[in-house]
Amino acid sequence: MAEKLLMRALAGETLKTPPAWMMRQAGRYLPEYKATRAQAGDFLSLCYNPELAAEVTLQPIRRFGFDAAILFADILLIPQALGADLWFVTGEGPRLSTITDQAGFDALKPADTVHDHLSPVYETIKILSRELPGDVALIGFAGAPWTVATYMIAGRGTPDQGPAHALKDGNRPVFEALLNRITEATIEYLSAQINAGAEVVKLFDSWAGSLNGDDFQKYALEPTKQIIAALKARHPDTPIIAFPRGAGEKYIGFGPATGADCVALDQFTDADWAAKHVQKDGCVQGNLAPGHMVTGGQDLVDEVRRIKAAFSGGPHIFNLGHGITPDANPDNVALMLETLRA
Ligand code: 1CP
Repeated sequence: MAEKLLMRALAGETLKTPPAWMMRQAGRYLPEYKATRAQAGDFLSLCYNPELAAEVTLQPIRRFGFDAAILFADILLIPQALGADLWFVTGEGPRLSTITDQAGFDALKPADTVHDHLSPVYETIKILSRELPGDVALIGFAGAPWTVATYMIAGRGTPDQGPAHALKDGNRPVFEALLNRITEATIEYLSAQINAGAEVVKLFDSWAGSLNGDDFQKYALEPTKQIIAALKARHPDTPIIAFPRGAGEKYIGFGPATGADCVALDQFTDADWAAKHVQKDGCVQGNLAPGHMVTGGQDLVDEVRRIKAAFSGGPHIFNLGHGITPDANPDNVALMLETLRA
């Protein structure tokens, strides 16, 4: 069998039709997802139920025929594995116990103990390795250390990551110790995902854009580079996608500097600009605005064609610039793929 399209793009091949998948492709815009989540009881129970987590991972593959499946889990499972309390408030989002001082850091568990807590995730991956169609690649993932730290420090999602910036600027030793602990745990977690059957892994640095100057280098780029180096030493053939969302001009050179095989672009990055300045170094992923999955129509068609054309000169994985939202219309997802593959 010819190699999977996603793996070919990640190896640097320019394809006539790029492989496609979608961030949050399993999620609340799908009625079948809502039904399975109800069966599990709640979101976290779904994450830790291997049979049902595998089922929701497979749902968008069956419905749309994406070229890749992304493991159903969450970036906040790592804080929980390190000992943080985690719960979800319906209609609002995640809540965690907070880390604001040395005592809070000292209460965390060592990085090499996370496997006990996370073993259901590895089980989900094993099920998916057996059940996915032969041409669909399986992507594992974790949050990048800065983004995970913003939730562990604030105890919730924040518009400007204010509490994390305050700890960084006010108590750098604790902030850096926390980042290091997350980095070590993430290496263990992703390595175990690869051993279980993940063929690609992705690091989500959703809040990288709020780090400026030296801070971006030290707390977004460096930890990503460290994780990639450790994974490449253990798993040289597993490609890695890095997503420094909101990096702007700092997208330039991010792939070569971190060792990432592919850099994922948000929707605020101009595709022609990125083709010239980022794709010249290797594969890129992105970057349709998720709003088109709500509004659809000719604008969606035009945008898919424009992005495909902009990146047609090099390796490209088609995706959104961020996750699909719960108010999206599944018909627009089908239209996106139909347009891309026409
Ligand atoms: O109600 C529900 O069912 C929960 C909604 C939901 C879903 C479907 C959450 C809560 N997480 C997920 C799954 C998820 N999260 C995946 C699964 C695979 C897929 O893409 O289909 C992935 C990769 C994530 C990653 C994730 N979780 C990120 C990084 C990507 C991004 O969106 O920026 C972040 C920041 C989170 C935290 C999180 N989990 C859930 C929510 C609502 C949030 C954001 C919280 C906030 O900042 O307010």
